Amino acid sequence: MTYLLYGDIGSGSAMVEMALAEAGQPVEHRRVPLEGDHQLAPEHLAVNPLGRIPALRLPDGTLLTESLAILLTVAERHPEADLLPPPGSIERATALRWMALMAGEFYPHVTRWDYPRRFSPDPAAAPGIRARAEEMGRDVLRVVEAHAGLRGGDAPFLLGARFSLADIPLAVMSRWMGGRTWTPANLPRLEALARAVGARPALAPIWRAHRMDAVPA
Ligand SMILES: N[C@@H](CCC(=O)N[C@@H](CS)C(=O)NCC(=O)O)C(=O)O
Repeated sequence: MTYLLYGDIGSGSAMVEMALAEAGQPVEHRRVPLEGDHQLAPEHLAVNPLGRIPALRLPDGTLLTESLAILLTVAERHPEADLLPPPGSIERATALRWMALMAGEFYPHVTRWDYPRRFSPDPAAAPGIRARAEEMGRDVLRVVEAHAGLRGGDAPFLLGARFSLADIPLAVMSRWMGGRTWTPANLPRLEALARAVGARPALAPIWRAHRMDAVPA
C-alpha cells in the first residue's frame, strides 16, 4: 500500500502532496470536492469526523488528520529527504514556530473566510465576518514578512538558502484568501519564498495543478 491523500484542488492537501513529493513518495489521491460540501458527506466524516481535508491514510492504514501533524509525520517517516533540521537545533525550532503559526493562527481565519455563515446565526453578519477574517489573516502574513527573517535573493526560504518543510505551508497559505494577488503586491519576501517553492523541480507541477501562481493585480 502507498499513501492515500484525501484532498481537493487549491486546498490544504496541496501541502501534503508537496511534502510527499519532496520525500519522493508515491501517493494515491481521493478527491473530496469542497464545492458541493462533499467533505461533509458521511463517507468523508468516517475519515475525518470534523469534515475537513487534508487527511492522509498511511501505508499501514492509519488515518491522520490536521495538516501540521501530517506534514511533520511525513518528514519524520522519510528522514532521508532532510525536510527538517535536526531535533534540538535552533533551525528546527524556527521551522516549527512558523509552521505552528500558520496552522494555528492563519488556517482558522481561512475557515471564517470560506464559511462565514457558520460563525453567526445572522446571515447579514457574514460579509463582516469574512472581511475581518481576511484582514486578520493578512496580519498574520504581515508578521511573517516582518519577523520571520526572510531575506529573499538567493536565500529565499525561511531558513535562508536551505529549503525546509516549513516553506510549504508558508508558500501555499500565502495564496489563500485572495493571496495570489495580494501577497505579490504587498509582501515581497514572502512572495519570493512562494515563488522559490513553486519553482522547485519536485513541486512545480503540483504548484501549477493547484493554481498557486501569482495573479497580477
Ligand atoms: N485544522 C485543519 C484545518 C483543515 C481545513 O480547514 N481544511 C479546509 C480546506 S483547506 C476544509 O476542509 N474546509 C471544509 C470545511 O470546513 O467544511 C488542518 O490543519 O488540517
